[in-house]
Amino acid sequence: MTTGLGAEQKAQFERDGFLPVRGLLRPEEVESIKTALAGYLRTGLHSLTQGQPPETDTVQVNGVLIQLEPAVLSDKVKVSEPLYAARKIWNLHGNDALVTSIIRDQRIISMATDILGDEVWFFADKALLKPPHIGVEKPWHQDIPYFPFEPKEPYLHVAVWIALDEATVENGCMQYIPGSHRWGNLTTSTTWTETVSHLAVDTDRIDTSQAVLVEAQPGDVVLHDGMVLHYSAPNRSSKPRWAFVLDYISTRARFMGEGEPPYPKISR
Ligand SMILES: O=C(O)CCC(=O)C(=O)O
Repeated sequence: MTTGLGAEQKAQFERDGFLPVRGLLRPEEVESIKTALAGYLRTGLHSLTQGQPPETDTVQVNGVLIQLEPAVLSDKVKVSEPLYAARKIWNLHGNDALVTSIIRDQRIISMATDILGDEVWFFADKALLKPPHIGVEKPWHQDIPYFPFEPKEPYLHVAVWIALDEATVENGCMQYIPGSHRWGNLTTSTTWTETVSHLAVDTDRIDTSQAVLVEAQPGDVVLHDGMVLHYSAPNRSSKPRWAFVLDYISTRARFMGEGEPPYPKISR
């Protein structure tokens, strides 16, 4: 399937700033991403199996970076299973062959380019893991304020959020405020969840009761705009919630760094 979005899906994305696309990846594709991620966790967090948490917040395995959950880093909670100790794994592009190929998968690129135009930069990958009981929240935020691109406007960035596990209300599925991608840049502060810093919006200025909670099955995808307000709750359940997120930026955006943007360009 390389067809991209239908007219109704495109209209829904433009109206809401997010769009669930069900069953995009096959079960075996989901499993192979999980196997690759598990390999980095088993290598990078091996010391946990001997009762020793790593001393630093972030561990590196062949260029791939792993960030611990704050409760594991502080030793507040003893976790001996490397698969359930990390918050985030990133920088897989160029370091992991399987993930590098998924980033260029035409099923994904055709959807991203339907929104962003025919040419995009691949900006970043990140697996967000929310382990059982200790996975922290991701506060309400917009994505583009994190990125070195201007203007901070809709339809210049799309995140492709891929469920690797079932994501539910209990384990921290994604939440979005429909239409908020057209409300401008609401990013006002930096906030902290223990040792993890976030750019955040002033929640007094938004009505979070309007949030739509998007539960998902493994292989489902949710596309979201870089300006839409979104959030995910702490994982209070006994089930992990692994997701894998790919960020694409339209080449219509202005890069604010030095020289040419150091990101691969991908065409439809
Ligand atoms: O997966 C999550 O919990 C948060 C994802 C997110 O906020 C993002 O991709 O910008």
